[in-house]
Amino acid sequence: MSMFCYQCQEASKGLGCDVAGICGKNEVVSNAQDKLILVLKEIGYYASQNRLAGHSVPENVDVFLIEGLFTTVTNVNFDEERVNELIAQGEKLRDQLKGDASLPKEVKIGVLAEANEDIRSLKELIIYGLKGIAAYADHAYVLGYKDEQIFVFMEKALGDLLKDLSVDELVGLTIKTGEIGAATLALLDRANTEKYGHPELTQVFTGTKAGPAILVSGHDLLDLEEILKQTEGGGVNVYTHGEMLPANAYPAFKKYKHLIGNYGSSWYNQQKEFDAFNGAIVMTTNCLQKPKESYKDRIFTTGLVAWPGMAHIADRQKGKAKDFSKAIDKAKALGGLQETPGKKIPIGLAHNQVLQLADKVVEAVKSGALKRFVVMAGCDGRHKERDYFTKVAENLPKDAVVLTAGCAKYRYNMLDLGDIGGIPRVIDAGQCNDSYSLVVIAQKLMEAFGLKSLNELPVSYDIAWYEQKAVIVLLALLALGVKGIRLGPTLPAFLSPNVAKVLVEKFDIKPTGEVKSDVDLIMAGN
Ligand code: FSO
Ligand code: SF4
Repeated sequence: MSMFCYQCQEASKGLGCDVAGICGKNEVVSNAQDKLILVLKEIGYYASQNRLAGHSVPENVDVFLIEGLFTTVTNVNFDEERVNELIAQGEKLRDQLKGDASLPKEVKIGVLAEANEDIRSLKELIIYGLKGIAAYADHAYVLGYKDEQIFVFMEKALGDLLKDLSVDELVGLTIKTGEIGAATLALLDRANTEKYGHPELTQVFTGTKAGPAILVSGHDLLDLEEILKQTEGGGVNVYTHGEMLPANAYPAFKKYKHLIGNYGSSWYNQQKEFDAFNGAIVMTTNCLQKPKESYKDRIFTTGLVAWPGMAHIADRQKGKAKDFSKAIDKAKALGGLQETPGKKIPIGLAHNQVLQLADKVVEAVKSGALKRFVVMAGCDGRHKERDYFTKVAENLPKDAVVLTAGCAKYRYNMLDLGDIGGIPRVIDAGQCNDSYSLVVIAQKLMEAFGLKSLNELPVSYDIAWYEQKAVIVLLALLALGVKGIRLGPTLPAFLSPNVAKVLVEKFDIKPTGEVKSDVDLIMAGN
């Protein structure tokens, strides 16, 4: 075994990647990421010791923590050099914070350094939750939004992971992680909507127009905004890809005529789709895959994303935009796309837009035309078994509506599932970053029906997970008291049998099963 990682749903053989990552992460990068994680825990520990002693912690420490954690999320950074730079910076920060303090115990690098399977499982669950929080907090921070309680919690939780904690203490920390996850998602929702307006129901074009083009993938809305500004009037069209699709519904982006629509589908199809896209491609965040030779010279990374040898657009200098001119010049030099037809798909049903349909929704529920909401949010992935989610969407009766967010939607957003009295049967609230919208919608429905608990609503959860941003969405739902979530296509490899048992007993979590029986159970409220 030259590495060990089991943080995502595609962990090798459902156990863990121990020679090379299925995602393309090699052993050198994996081991460097383990080292970075340890340094981040040490920084967290010393930072929280500083706070305990009444000192403040400089903001650059917390920014380093969120960027460091986000760097280790699946499909973000595959570049050994970049990870090593972060380790060196982190060691410096750690030593500055250290003072006279010392670590609670000697700690070793790597997931398997913790010998007790259940403690390891809970500690990894928490660190993956923290990675998710870090990703969402980073997105908010980039837009100028932050929340001190998130930073303080992040430091403390990272530091606590270096201590000998009991199973009960770790379960408590897991729930707290979920609570902070919900707060982080709420912060990001505020950042996105205050900056770019509330998404509006929009029919997005999925074909192409003739002419030079840039394809923007990932989740970073500020990168997209800057690309749109820098290409305006310059003869280069812009398309979204993957998790950038929901950007087409924001008023601030809809005003750009050269934002043509969405090209392609989910992250795992990128090798085929980028290959066929004769334009420049910008990866703003995960999910990056190993580039094919055919498009290696026209794909650019930016922010925390990196692949060795791939052209990287540098970070913005204070008060200035990033300079995307290399990608724009590349798009022009390539000549561009040809015109292709494409259907239009409805997006933009985030909480504000759905609440404008609230009367219709309440009426449809009261009349029995709408019997159940099925939350099918989360991630997509390459495994064939994810057909399950397409089939569930197809097999749900016509009086059920799917609520979605995240790239999981690509399993069913091209199906013609129709509507219920003007309410689309796939309510697409946006990116996984917008999962908070689904919570707001559920809370508003709860109020409208005078209910006391989310669990009394006619809502079922059939969640698809892949990476750590989905882990925090799941923990946030648990912290909000949601019970009975179905999780698939498989339960996480990092859940030990005992920890899985706790989740089943406390929260009634269950694995996805057969399509037909799951649909029947979902419709019966089980
Ligand atoms: Fe998907 Fe990838 Fe958005 Fe994830 S593109 S899988 S949960 O990074 O972040 O939903
Ligand atoms: Fe394997 Fe997933 Fe880890 Fe990549 S992120 S090494 S695929 S478990």
